[in-house]
Amino acid sequence: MKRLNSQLQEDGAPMELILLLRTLLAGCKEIAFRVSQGALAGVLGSTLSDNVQGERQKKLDVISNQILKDILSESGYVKAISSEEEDDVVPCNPEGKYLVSFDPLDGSSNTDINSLIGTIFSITHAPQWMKPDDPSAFLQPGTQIVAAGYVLYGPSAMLALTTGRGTHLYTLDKTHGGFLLTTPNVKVPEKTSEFSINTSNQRHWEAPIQAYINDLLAGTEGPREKDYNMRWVAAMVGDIHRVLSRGGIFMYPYDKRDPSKAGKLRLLYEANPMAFLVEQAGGLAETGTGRIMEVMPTEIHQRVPVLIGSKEEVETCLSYNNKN
Ligand code: AFP
Repeated sequence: MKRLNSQLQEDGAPMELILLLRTLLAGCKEIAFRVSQGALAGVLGSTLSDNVQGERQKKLDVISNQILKDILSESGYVKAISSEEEDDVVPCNPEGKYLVSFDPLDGSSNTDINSLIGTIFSITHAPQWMKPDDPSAFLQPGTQIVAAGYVLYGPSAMLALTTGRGTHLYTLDKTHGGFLLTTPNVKVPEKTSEFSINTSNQRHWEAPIQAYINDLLAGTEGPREKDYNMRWVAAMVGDIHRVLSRGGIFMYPYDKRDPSKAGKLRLLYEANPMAFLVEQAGGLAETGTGRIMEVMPTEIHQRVPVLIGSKEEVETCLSYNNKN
């Protein structure tokens, strides 16, 4: 089986980006190990502090964030880091060529139930004019991302990675410690009969998404004339892995509760990297009013509505915006 290095070279990734990715993934392998130790290493449960989003941090959120921060800032390749678990950007090497954004442990509430979690990341070039502690350089649209991916800590640890030449899936071979290519050029099927949304929020959605979900739930008796299945992992990394593996539509739509939040998911740490992966696999990634990757961020912790998945299903979902 092909190794990560060979695939990255075949995809034309520059050597410094390959080295940065290998460094970042070394951190993810350490997180995979810590996660697998669970209660034996005392890493489960919550801390007594909240992150900048006002969410109570899990011990594994803090541990994973520290592992990635340490390994990336010592690498020399990185000018600055932005993390879901950090209030501000973390300055690294002033000569570093890249900026890295990450959610160190997505779905961390799943640690309580030994269920799917993962690390999501994206990499852009660092502008030369940028001072390492300047957050404004992170405010680039997703179209500027040069590499994005996630590592899913599941029954096996899997990496989904794109450098803009398709999306490839790798599996961590724990016997020698490397990621081996197990599904090259993954393709998201254009049609699906599977959807993914937290329906407990239904009363807070806007009318078009309410109408769309009602039609899916009506099954063969409704206008869609087929039965749909529903799945919810409560970790975007798990839900998007399913979309990449067998298609589907994943939604965290605009929510009327707090207009300033405009959805739950974070543009830099969750929506953009997943959008790049899914688009590179032939799917669509939209906010409801435009392409996720074209959103111009106004702040590093910005949230955005998300509709991601099989092309025809996302298009159908969007068509409800034009219905009365
Ligand atoms: P946590 O990392 O705080 O558990 O949140 C995960 C997440 O941001 C995303 O990965 C999930 O899709 C979403 O939240 C699940 O949220 P709810 O199940 O609470 O609606």
